[in-house]
Amino acid sequence: MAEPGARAERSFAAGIKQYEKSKKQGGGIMNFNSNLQPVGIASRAALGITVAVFLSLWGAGAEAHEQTAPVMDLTPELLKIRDGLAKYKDPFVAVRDGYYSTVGCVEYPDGDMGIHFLNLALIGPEPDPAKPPILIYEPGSDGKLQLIAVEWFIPLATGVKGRPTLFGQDFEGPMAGHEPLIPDGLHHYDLHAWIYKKNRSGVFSHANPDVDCSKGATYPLREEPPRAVPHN
Ligand SMILES: [Cu+2]
Repeated sequence: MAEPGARAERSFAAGIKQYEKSKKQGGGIMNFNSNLQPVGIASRAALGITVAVFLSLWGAGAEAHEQTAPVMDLTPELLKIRDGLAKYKDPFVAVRDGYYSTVGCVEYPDGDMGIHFLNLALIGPEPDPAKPPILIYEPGSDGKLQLIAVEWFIPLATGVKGRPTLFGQDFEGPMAGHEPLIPDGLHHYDLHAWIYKKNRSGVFSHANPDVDCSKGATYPLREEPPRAVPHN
């Protein structure tokens, strides 16, 4: 069981490394506009490997899982974003739009986070409220994935100037990457928004005490919050 998972993680890490390398070389391999732009051949290949491994792991276990949205205290702006992204309750729709699973279900000391689906084409220095680069799912006891949250993820390598804010909220970070899914050297800011599953720690908290990876996750992944890093 560990071997295919390790492969998927390496492929994802390879995609991220490709991304960092292209930034160091002054771009040209990938395009970081927040609009969906064609990405370069190398990164497409890396993503292709990730998707292939991921799809083979996933098999037929995941289907759209409709549920009644719980009553939540969301601003009109967040409600609009929730409606706009509701199609991603079907994880296959997310994959088709370039959100690829990072497989591990992240567990934190103050609550779990879930499985991140990352869309590299949406990564840039400015957060686009309508296009979060990450969708987060929780596997139920039946193994099916429920969309629970979204996350804006901004690597320092994008050239971001200072701490970003969205909806009047400061991003968390900058922090190191989350090994083993994201290389330690991928320093970044991030902001979570729990717009599909209520979070009693707060809408913008990074972890949710009511998310439980142990229910149905095939790859639970215990993590500590990554260390803080300077923004040079
Ligand atoms: Cu997260």
